Amino acid sequence: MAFDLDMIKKVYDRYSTRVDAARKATGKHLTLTEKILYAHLSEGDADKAFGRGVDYVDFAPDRVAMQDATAQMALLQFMQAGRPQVAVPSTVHCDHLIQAKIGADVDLQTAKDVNLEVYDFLASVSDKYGIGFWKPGAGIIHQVVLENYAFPGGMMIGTDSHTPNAGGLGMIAIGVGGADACDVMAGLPWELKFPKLIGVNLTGKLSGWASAKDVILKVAGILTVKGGTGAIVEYFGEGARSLSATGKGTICNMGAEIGATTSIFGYDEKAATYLKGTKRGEIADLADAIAEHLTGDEEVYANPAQYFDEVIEINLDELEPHVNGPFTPDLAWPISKFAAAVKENGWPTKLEVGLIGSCTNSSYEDITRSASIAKQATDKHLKTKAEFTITPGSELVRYTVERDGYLGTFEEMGGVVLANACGPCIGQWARHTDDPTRKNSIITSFNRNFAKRQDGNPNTHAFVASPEIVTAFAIAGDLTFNPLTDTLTNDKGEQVKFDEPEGIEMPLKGYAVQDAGYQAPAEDGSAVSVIVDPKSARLQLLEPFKAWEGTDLTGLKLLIKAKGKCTTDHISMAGPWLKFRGHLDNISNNMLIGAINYFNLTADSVKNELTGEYGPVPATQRDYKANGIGTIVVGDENYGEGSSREHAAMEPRHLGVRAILVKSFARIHETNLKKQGMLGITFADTADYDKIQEDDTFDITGLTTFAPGKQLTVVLHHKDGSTESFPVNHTYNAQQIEWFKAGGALNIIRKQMAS
Ligand code: MIC
Ligand code: SF4
Repeated sequence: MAFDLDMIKKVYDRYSTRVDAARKATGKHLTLTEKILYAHLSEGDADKAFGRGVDYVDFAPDRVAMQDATAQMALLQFMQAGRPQVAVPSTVHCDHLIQAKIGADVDLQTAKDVNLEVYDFLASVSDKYGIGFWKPGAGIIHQVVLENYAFPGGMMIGTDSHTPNAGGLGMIAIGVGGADACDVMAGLPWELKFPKLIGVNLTGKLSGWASAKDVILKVAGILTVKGGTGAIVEYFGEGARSLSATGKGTICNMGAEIGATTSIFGYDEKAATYLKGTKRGEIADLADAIAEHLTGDEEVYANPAQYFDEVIEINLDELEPHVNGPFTPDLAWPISKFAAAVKENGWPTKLEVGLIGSCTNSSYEDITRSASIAKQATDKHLKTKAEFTITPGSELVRYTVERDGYLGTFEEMGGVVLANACGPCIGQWARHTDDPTRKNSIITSFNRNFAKRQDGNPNTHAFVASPEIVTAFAIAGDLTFNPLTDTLTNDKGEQVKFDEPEGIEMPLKGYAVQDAGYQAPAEDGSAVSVIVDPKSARLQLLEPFKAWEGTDLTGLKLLIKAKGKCTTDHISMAGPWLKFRGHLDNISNNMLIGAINYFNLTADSVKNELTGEYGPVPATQRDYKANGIGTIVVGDENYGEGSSREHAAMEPRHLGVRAILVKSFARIHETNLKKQGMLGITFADTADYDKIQEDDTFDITGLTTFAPGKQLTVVLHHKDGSTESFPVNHTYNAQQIEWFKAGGALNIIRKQMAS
């Protein structure tokens, strides 16, 4: 049995006392989010009430999940912590490093060969420290977690931003950087700012083409990529109860795209059905016994405005299917308005590829709904115009849908089944294209669509929709087609129209699998040795970062002033760079190569003040470092949006950047910077961004009296000899200031463990 029933019992045993204490401390009725958070406070904080969005609080999560691309760095750090075993149940999932090229079997075998060294490393570290290991081909972390580990009322952290997927089963699941995972695995409390609460009241019931995906596509349009920052989104209402657990998972998964800390649904009949269907009936029984604690209080849902910081209402009866994009997941178009938007904006109308699946949308229900559309292509004599791929989320789902004939249906329509892995979603896609300079369109059922994300091509316009809508578009090959209303001409010259998709929530014959791909760790791993070849290009043991020198930072040069969107994909690109995720020095050669330089509107071209020449960002930074000169990176709003990858924070730290100064940060990235001992600060007045010139020299003062809530000062020395200064904000608490001083949180843990 993969899940840990004793651990779950212990968590549930705590619930009544903790929830009662929380009621007393707050003096009011509680949302589900508050119940779970209070039930997971670290002992020291157990009966305190907290200011939402203000106080930092210590939690004790129940589990940790890591995917291969981030686990390498997380575990390299954990190896330095000096513990014999992980303190909480933890798992590693091999999903990100498999490139999609030909099809599932060949691609998986290639990945096993190409990534052998990394898989061996992850398997042996897991074995040694008591971590469950999911082999390549087992599936994508979030789907595997939902099927095996998520439980109502639990709390988990994961080194991937879509960890919130487990909210579909009522778990508070939060994406973090590897350093945070390292703390929790080392048995230390995990700190988070007590979140604000957004309530989403779902009324009505989905029908026809509308699906769970459309709920989150709509929410993304309302809240935008920043709207969920610092908040947990709690869904409730009759509409919530009508959604399948996996549909809820889709909604929570993509909550990452609005910057939410996580999203959650209460425990209900659908959750129980899914638990039973995935052979975890015992958990459902335990949950039934404390069901009142696994949902928000009735009074809360009756008067949500009194209890949430913000309330959104969505009527599922009226919800239209949506298509979001291009280039950002919050540009939301109801399907009835999409064709006009495509034409008005001059986006390429011809659809070249449709891709379904991924961690967001590859449940049995998703596959069956999409297959019901795919089948119509065959039945109605339609030729599929675009390429079409299917990425199953796990071997459990893949095996089951193959058994039930659905993969065959997709193949008949011309689809290619890819490995159970991230593949094209994260740029692990050897896309066949005759001309990469052509503006082109693709549509996916994934979650992110930032420029270059899927195929590395800036000319690709990527749109996001539900898998059934993607399937219909792939058949039509045209983005101005509306599958709800329009007809297509078939092989016989007839006009045919799609019938509404039909899906099956849970497999009628039950789920089945031959080899799920799980490997349990050694009972006693002390004899297992972990080998890292010092000559390896892909793995490198970590050297501790230097402590702060104890003075203000002076004489810094501007490395780059980034303009506009600067996501973690811009800071530390994935795709071809994923192979260096375990080698800090090598991956640092991708640092900020996607960011647009404000002064020449070009990516990866910045002025080196030492030579006056323009050059690539990483090489320029290495030159400053070699000359002992510190630098600063300046950025725009929501800097570091997207992934949890801490490489985006470690690379600048490793290469000698001293501070990141931006208009605002995305949550995970800001924490990652702090953890690595980097100074992350924000303009007190965002207009000061305009004051920064290319050849400025910077001082950051106030550091010798660095204190929570106290502004620092940035002094600009302009080339013409003039000087100006302005205040900057930071969100460091006392503990985080210690991380800064020590040169990173790990330096402190290492000391603690040694003493
Ligand atoms: C993503 O979807 O962007 C990723 C790839 O899963 C990342 C993790 C990574 O960069 O390894 C995430 O979302 O955190
Ligand atoms: Fe993998 Fe894409 Fe999901 Fe990230 S969003 S875990 S890359 S499938």
